[in-house]
Amino acid sequence: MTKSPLQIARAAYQPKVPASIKGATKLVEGKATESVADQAEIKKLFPNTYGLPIVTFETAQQAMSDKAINVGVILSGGQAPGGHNVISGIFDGIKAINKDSKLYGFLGGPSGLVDHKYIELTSDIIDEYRNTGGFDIIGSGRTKLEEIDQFDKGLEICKKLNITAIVIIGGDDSNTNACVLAEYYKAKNTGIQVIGCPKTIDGDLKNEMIETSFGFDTATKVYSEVIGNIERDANSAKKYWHFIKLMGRSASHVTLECALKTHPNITLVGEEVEAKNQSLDDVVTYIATAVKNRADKGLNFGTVLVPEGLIEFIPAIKKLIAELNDMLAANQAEFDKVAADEKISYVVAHLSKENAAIFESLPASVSKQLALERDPHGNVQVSLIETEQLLAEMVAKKLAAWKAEGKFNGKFSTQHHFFGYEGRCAAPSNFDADYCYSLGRVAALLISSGKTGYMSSVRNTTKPASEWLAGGIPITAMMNMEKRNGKMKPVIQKALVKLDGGPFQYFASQREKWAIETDYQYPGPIQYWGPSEVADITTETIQLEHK
Ligand code: FBP
Repeated sequence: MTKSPLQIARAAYQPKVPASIKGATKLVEGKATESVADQAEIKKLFPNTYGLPIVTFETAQQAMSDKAINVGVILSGGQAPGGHNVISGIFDGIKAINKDSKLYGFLGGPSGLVDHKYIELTSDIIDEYRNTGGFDIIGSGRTKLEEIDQFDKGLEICKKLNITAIVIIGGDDSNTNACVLAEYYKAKNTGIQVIGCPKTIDGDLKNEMIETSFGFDTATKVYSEVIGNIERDANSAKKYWHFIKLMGRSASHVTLECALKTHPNITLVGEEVEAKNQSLDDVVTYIATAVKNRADKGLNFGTVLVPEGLIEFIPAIKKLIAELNDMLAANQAEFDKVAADEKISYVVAHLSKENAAIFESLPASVSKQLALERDPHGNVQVSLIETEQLLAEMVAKKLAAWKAEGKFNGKFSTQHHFFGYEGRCAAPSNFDADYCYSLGRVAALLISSGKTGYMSSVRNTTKPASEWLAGGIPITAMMNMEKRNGKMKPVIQKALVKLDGGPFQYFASQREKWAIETDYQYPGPIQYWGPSEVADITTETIQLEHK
């Protein structure tokens, strides 16, 4: 593999870790925990891993254990910058405990465990990937570990390789699966521990004890750099409104963070749209009004940030999608036989009157997408809807109507963008490089102290890395019961944007000014070297949450 000068220089970067885990460490147990909700049900489902205490690691005179351990690691779900550093942290951590420890990587995500596809990760391999973006060291996948026979298959390979601990690096669903696996292996007395690590650029795996999921910092910095560049272009050419959709399957954290960094004219937050019970027309009117207000000042340009999950937050559309999913599932065979050009009329005829009316009011491209494109589980593929284009078209239509009535005299030309994949494999920022490496080192410590069903946790992240707090949080403490595929299941609660939280409140206090003025902020590219307040600083979101 040839390397760029940046890659060569970056390979030598030594990630910073909390001072408490630099040398010998002891484990300190806190109070027993309860799940965030539905305590009785979760306790019943996790008799062996419920109610465990939060643990922290503190400096000690003597190491906890020097026993060699074989560990298996899995990358699960979408890529997020820093995954390679979690793996190098685990590797260095278990080697520091005993140089004969071994790390195996299961290939292609959770299916690697079930299908027995793995490699041993040696120091040569690890050194190639330190501080790099991507998940290509072992690959990732979206197979869900949910079935007993998958767990038993996993057990077979663990026994064969003498693996006594598995680390699952993933989002809320993958960590839920990690907890189910931990419970199963504990109940069966297999001696195999399971530890989770919080990953996702979406930023929606966080709670009081997990301050952020890794990758969110780097990805939002990459998107913000490009949004800033677009804003500067908009302010130079003064002729386009840029509609920018940002990844983040459902929560709007990515969009909100980018807004805090770049001060666009308009930012939509899905959670607010839902709370205010807004319709698609309300959202369109809101944007069109802002466009008109700027046009009245002679400013026929601007930027609009749109979260990927927006459509699903619009209450009327949420109901329509739920009915569509149920109706199409119930009539699958019949629907498949309907001729392509009659499918839309079939859908309209089979929906309730209210939802049929909403369906018919949508632009043709969207109704077609909703009716025809389904994922492997049979659900409509909302993420394929080009919301940025849809909104731009609908705003243009509204402004044309206003023009005809003499209410709008400006110009409205648009450009569309979607930023997602551009940021998921970027070289991790210093924050993500340090945070991820520390999460990996902490996972190794949790394993060596015999813990299972825990998520690796590094807190106090608004402070310099040396002051970060290292520990473990029982995964059951983050769970509640939710409906999935028609059944109530224990799952980690997804963290949506809190409308009464610091980040949203600050944004809300500024947005009127940002809408009318051209108060753009240009963050520029990620800096890997330089003053700490430029190179090491983390997201506005964490800083405002912990103010
Ligand atoms: P994870 O939740 O697995 O981290 O993935 C999140 C994400 O990056 C979303 O932002 C996006 O909607 C989705 O993955 C895209 O998935 P895919 O890579 O399968 O296209």
